[in-house]
Amino acid sequence: MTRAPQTVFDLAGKRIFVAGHRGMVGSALVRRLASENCEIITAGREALDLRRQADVEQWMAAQKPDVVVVAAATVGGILANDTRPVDFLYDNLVIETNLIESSRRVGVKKLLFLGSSCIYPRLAPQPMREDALLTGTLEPTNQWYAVAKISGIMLCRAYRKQYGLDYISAMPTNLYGFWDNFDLQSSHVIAALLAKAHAIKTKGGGELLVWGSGTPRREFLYADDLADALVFLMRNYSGEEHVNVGVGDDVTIRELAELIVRVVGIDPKLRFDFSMPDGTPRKLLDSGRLFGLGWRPKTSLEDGLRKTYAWYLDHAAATAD
Ligand code: GFB
Repeated sequence: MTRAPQTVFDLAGKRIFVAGHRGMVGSALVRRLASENCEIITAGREALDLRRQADVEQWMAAQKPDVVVVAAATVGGILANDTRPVDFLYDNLVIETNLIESSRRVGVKKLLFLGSSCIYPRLAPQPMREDALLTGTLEPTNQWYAVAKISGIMLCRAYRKQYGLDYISAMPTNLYGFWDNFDLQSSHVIAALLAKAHAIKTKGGGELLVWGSGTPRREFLYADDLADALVFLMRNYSGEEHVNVGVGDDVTIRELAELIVRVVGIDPKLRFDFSMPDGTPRKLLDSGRLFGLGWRPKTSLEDGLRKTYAWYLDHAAATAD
C-alpha cells in the first residue's frame, strides 16, 4: 500500500498565477485548481506579453502572487519545432527567464516550471530516468525547444542554490486534450490525426495520411491528468531534481493511428508519408519517482482520445479545413 506523502506546501488561500492559462496545459490546470481553496490569477496575451521583461516585472510587482506555474510556452509538433527554431528557442528562453526572475523579485514562495520529455538525449536508455539529462546528443528536430527547457530546469536549480527558493520542475511526456492546437502544420500528432480522421469522416472517404514511418513510439498523457499531477507536485515535492510525469507505457504511431480511426468511427487505409521526419525513435519516461510519491494517472489513452474528440466536435471541427 502506498502511503500518501506528507503535505510540504499548502495551496489553500494562496494566490496562484497560472502563466499560459489559455493553452492546453494551463487551462487544464485552471480547471483542476478550481476545486482547491485558492485564488487563481491569469494574464491574457493582449494584457501582458511574457517576452517583455519590464512588463512582466511590473505586472508581477502589482499582482504579488504566492505561487507561479510556468505553463506559458511556444509549443508545437515536430514540423513546427524543426522549421521555427528561433520561436522555440528565443520565446521560451525569455518567457521562463522573465517569469522566474520576477518571481524571485516579488517573493514568490513556490514556482513550478514545466518542461518536456524532449530534454533527454535522442538515444537515452528507455524508459528515461531523470538522471539521463545531459548524458548525450539531443534529437535534431526539437533541439531548440529542448535547450530552452533544459535552461529552465537549470534556472530553477540555480535559484534554489543561490537564493534557497522552492522552485521545482516537472517534465511531462507527450500531451493531448482540450484546447490543443488542431492546425495540421503546427500541431502534435494526436490533434493532427484526430482532425484528419474527422475530415475523412465528413467527406465520406479518403486515406489517412500519417507522417513518417509509423514506427516511432510515444507515450501520451491526458492534459487533465497532468494538471492533477502538477497540483500533487506543488503540494508534495520540493527538490532540486526535475520530476518526470508520464503514464508508464507507449504505443507506436501506427497503433495510435489505428486507435484514432476507431475512436472517430471510420476504417480508412493508412498511408505513411516517408518524406516527413520520424523524430526520436522512442520517448518513454520512467515516472517511478512520481509514482513512488503516490500519484497515478487516471485516464486511459482510449478514454482520453474519446473525450478529446468529443471536445473537438464541440469546439474546433466547424472551423477546421
Ligand atoms: O507529436 P509530434 O509532432 O512530436 O510527432 P514529437 C510524433 C510522431 O508522430 C512523429 C508522427 O514521429 C511524427 O512524424 N506523426 C504522424 C505526426 N503523423 C503526424 C501528423 O500528422 N502530425 C504530427 N505532428 N506528427 C515533439 C517535439 O516531438 O514532442 C516538441 O517536437 C515537444 O518539442 C513534443 O517536445 C512533446 O514527439 O516527435
